[in-house]
Amino acid sequence: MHLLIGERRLELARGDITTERVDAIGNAANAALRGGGGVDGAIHRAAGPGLLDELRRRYPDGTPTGTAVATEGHGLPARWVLHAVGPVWRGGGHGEAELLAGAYRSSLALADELGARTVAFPAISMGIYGYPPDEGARVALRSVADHLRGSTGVELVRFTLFSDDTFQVFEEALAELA
Ligand code: AR6
Repeated sequence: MHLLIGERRLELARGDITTERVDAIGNAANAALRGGGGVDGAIHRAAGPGLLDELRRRYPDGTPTGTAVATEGHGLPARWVLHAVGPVWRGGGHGEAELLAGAYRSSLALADELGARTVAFPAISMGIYGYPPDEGARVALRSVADHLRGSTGVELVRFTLFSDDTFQVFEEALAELA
């Protein structure tokens, strides 16, 4: 399933983001940027120890929630990793939507700085951080669609979704957006 925005494409896929052959993959990181569970753990395992070394060296203080930093892809097929920090869901009244949108926006701003044309994202905050799936998918898709409507070198954004349930929720949200 996909949405065309001019010449640019926003698409949904099921799969494991660590195998994506795109210029940059997003990571659902934490503010300390020291690895963790979920997709973050999978990305660190697939990239190898050089990823953590680079994060420690370049970002010793981590990065705030709602922002992102970039590293090389190390052992991954992707050239870069955009480490985005989404919010922990605390009921919705703590700026969660704006922080989640910020995680995607910052990642795509970095993609533009790096010259990445193809980007794949996981469903940031929608695992361990507990963001409700339908609201999370809507925020994610809207943030990316807004970026693709603006002035950007990014030509393709793919949401690479690990579970059937998450994929279905994104499908419904994309149908609403289209
Ligand atoms: N490829 C694509 N998506 C995946 C993969 C994968 N290989 N593995 C899991 N997912 P989560 P969060 C999905 O928990 O909620 C870490 O400890 C997963 O099914 O990885 O932002 C960090 O260090 C879910 O839909 O990220 C932070 O401390 C989505 O990725 C914290 O977890 C996000 O789930 C971040 O929590």
